[in-house]
Amino acid sequence: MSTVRLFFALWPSPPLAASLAGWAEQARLACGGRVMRTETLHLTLAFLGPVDAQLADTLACATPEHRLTPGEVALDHYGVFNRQRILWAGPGNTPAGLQAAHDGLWQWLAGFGLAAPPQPFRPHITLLRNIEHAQPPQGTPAPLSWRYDRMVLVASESLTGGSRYRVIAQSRPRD
Ligand code: 2AM
Repeated sequence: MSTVRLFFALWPSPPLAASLAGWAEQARLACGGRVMRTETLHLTLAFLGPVDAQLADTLACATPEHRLTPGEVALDHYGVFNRQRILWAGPGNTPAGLQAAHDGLWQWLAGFGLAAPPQPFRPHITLLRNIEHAQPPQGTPAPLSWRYDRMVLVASESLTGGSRYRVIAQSRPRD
């Protein structure tokens, strides 16, 4: 049985992604590393990893029925994951609405036999990979406000030099 590598994410609008690309360029001056392509920037809500192609189809069909409560998150923080050599942007504190979106999504996914990872949710947008200096830059650009109202289901293919992402479904906002 073939598998598909899936994740659910919030996808920024093109102007927000362009602002985040500015954050990435600024951080690269301090950290080095490789800048993520602007059109691939996202905030993962749930990483599923490889799932059976049949389950992937089921999830893609069901995703429009999963209602996300719209919310807002302030991107005001640079962070580093040392082990993965990642520099990211995200909220300094996870807003309750975003945490609820994550928790509600995993509750819904439990109905498909999928279990949440044991680690706490650390909302982040990866901006740089393979960083050379583990200290995030001092100070951040002006905070960005992200109003989200839907999430997307994404299939990820590993290619030499990076990943290709394909949006296969999107949720509808809760009325
Ligand atoms: P990252 O940017 O921190 O690497 C597609 O790979 C998305 O899924 C990315 O946002 C990536 O996070 C995330 N991801 C990949 N592997 C993961 C894992 N094992 N646990 C949680 N998220 C993961």
